[in-house]
Amino acid sequence: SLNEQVVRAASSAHPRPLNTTFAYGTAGFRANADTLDSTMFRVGLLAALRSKKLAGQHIGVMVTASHNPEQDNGVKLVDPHGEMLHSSWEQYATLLANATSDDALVTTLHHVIQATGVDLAVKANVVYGHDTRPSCRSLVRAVVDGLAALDTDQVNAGLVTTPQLHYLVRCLNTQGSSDAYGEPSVEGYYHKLAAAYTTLATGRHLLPALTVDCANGVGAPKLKEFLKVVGTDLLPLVTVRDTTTVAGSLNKDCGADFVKTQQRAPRGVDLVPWQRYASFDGDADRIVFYYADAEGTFHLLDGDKIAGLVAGFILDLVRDAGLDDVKVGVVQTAYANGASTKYLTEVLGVPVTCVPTGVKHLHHAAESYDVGVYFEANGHGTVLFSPATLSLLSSPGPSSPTASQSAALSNLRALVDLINQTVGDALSDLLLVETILLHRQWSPAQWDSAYSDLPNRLVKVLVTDRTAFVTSDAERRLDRPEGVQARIDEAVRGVEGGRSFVRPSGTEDCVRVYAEANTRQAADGASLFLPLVIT
Ligand code: NG1
Ligand code: ZN
Repeated sequence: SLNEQVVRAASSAHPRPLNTTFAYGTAGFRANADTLDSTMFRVGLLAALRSKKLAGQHIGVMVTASHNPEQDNGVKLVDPHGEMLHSSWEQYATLLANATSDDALVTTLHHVIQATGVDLAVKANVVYGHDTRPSCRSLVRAVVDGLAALDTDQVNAGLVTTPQLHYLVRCLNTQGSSDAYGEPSVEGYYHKLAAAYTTLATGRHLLPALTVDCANGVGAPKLKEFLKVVGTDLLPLVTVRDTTTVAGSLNKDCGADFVKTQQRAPRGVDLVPWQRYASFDGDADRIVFYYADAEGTFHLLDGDKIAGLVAGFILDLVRDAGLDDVKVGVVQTAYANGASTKYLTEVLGVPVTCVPTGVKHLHHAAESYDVGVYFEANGHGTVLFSPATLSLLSSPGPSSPTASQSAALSNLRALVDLINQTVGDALSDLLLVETILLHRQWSPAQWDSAYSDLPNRLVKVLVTDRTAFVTSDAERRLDRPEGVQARIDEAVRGVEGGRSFVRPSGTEDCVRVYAEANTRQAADGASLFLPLVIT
């Protein structure tokens, strides 16, 4: 049974700040680091319960606030297969975080234990890691206190990228089984990726070096560690914004989120025309690419462009391998540029599913394809191979394959290892894109030429109550407040290529307005009109 005294005593060292409410949203808990100590402790408790509920499998705890400013922090739980915490448990995270006293916390724990049917006698296993934020040290200690209060067996992963932690969780839970995912260590992760990349890149004519902006985050030391394993012969690469010791530099004027939202290079990085650049975000689970043309005009290759590149490559391999029954599909959100959706469906002829914002929705929808490619426009994404596809790929294949058939098959097998199938991974995605560009011998401009993005505009609008905004049709329609959708329809009517939608953010206290159209003027017009309508 629950040792109330131990929990109460441990909790008293992590008092909850008054006048703050916490909510476990699409990105877990995220807030100013100074407010998060009690939440971290309670997440430790919840991680232990989640593990007990799932027969003692390893649950992951990642302390990070991704692309947010350095003074913020956050925490996310990772379920046994390396996926996000099941949404049915998000409410328990929120309940525990908001319990107003040590006694209330104990009462809430009893409630969660009862509601979920947790057997406290089961030993819990949790693996935890953190990014480079200075606040991580004490916040991780709070997590550990929560774990210890429920007598949890712990694995300290230390400083890791978010996708490395997801990888570790999956490896720890599949160790020794027929679907073992890999060696459960960061070195194991590097070796798996390096071996796959070496298979795919060997013998190809090298491209000019890629410059990688590491957002001054955990991606910097981790990319450098990986380079030592893979060697620079096959992966010529230069890192910039790669310091993790200068206070205030994390995500500051650099990183994937900056580049995507500002549509410009990291401040102070001068783009050499036609060369390839990439930016990680602060916890290295997102990546975008970009280049400048001869006039110095900036061109972004975002998650939509990556999805198109990857889907096209995999379609070719599947066809060359003669795997006609393998159905490749792409999953996007409403933020995907309309031109990318058109390219995927009309040029590549691949089915596209649109889902609500949030990795868990994309991941889930991608699982329904044999090979499911998913990317958010902001650069978070990966590729999932279904169990049936995996066993097809690991079977011997045709008895007398042609040379191109066996080449395609062996490339597909290597892709399975190269791609982090637990979650979007900047390092793995970097290798995936580099592999494809190597095989195609494409410059960034050639990759970019697949289609031209429709001019678009994304605006934040502060409203008094964002919960008043209720959407349907994968967030593309607004059901409430009443009458607003009609105004949007009106604004878009007659605008060539016009598309617009309004949805409440899941991570910030605002409503987002998106608009795109065939011309820049029209896109700006529609979106600038809307904020006036909804406030
Ligand atoms: P919200 O705040 O719900 O729009 C943002 C991003 C998502 C996703 C989450 C983090 C946009 C428009 N939205 O969500 O794509 O990355 O943060 O999980 O970029
Ligand atoms: Zn991130």
